Amino acid sequence: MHDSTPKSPLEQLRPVLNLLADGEVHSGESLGAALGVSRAAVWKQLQKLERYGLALESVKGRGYRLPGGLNLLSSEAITAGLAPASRDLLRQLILCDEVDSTNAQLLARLERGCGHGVAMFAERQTAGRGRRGRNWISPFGGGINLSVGWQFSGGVQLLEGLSLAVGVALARALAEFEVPDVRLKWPNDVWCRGRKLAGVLLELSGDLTDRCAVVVGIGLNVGLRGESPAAIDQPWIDLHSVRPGIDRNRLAAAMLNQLLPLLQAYPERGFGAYREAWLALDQFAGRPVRLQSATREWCGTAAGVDRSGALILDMDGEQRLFHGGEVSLREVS
Ligand code: BT5
Repeated sequence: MHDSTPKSPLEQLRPVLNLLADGEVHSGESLGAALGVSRAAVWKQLQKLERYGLALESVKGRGYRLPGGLNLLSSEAITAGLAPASRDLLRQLILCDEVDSTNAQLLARLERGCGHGVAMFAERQTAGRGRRGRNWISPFGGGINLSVGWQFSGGVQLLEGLSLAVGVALARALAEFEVPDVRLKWPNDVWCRGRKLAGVLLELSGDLTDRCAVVVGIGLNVGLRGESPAAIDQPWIDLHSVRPGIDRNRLAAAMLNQLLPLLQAYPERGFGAYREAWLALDQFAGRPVRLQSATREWCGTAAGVDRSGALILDMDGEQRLFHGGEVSLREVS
């Protein structure tokens, strides 16, 4: 269902986007007729699309087309792809054209006590966030921006290693579409061919010693276009360049089919159930790396993760553990 809260100027463009999504040529006249507006009004709307990185091609004498079309998210199509177990676990599916951040939206819902089992997707985020104040670039229709809210009791220590387990879940969803060369980078990235394909951001709310809630936020690049990807300050990749043609709705459903059962069982199963799978996908296993905190850095060899998901760094035979959140990992070239 479409939620009524987050309204944006982009939503006013939805009807014209729906028409152009097929990637075919549409004349200004036919667009005007279908939308019930004048050709001049159509022209204005088309100009506005450019602001969202949706560059139109004008085909002389025939009209306009959106090269490549758009594979827009649809709640019907996502729901149709859900396994029965996921349908039971999913309380609400929310699709937005544009929000600040799906994580921010879901945290606010959890604080009002109504975010459990809610999955929110956004076609575009204006303030998509990563860890420690970093940005997540999410241009319209370019990827999957998903947050899932989950409440649980027993304290936050039950969620140890969760961001790594979510990485395994994403790798499993991508394997259904035969995406090649998927690897995991501690603590929260999915990489492909040595570049960042997806990131995971967990945010917590509530009483961290008892009843609390987590928002699992995932940003995954499907096909980034427009100018905004130029703002990504590290090597990135999208599915389009490694496995074109993946249907975003099927992928979104596959992600939920992995994530919802994971969240339900995680307090009992813990990271132990995912560790072997994580190690098998470790991008940096046995490689020289540098770990950086705000004030220090450590160099050594990445030696996998322990049962809690802490990174093991081998520094000349001395093993040291690092927990997520405090440090960033870089390869030493
Ligand atoms: C992450 O943080 O990788 C977590 C990203 C989580 C984004 C999702 S989208 C849905 C939900 N709602 C939100 O507001 N957030 C979540 P971190 O490890 O801090 O990485 C951030 C860094 O990744 C940035 O500083 C850039 O270098 C890079 N980056 C930004 N956008 C990117 C993109 N689209 N693709 C690849 N790398 C990107």
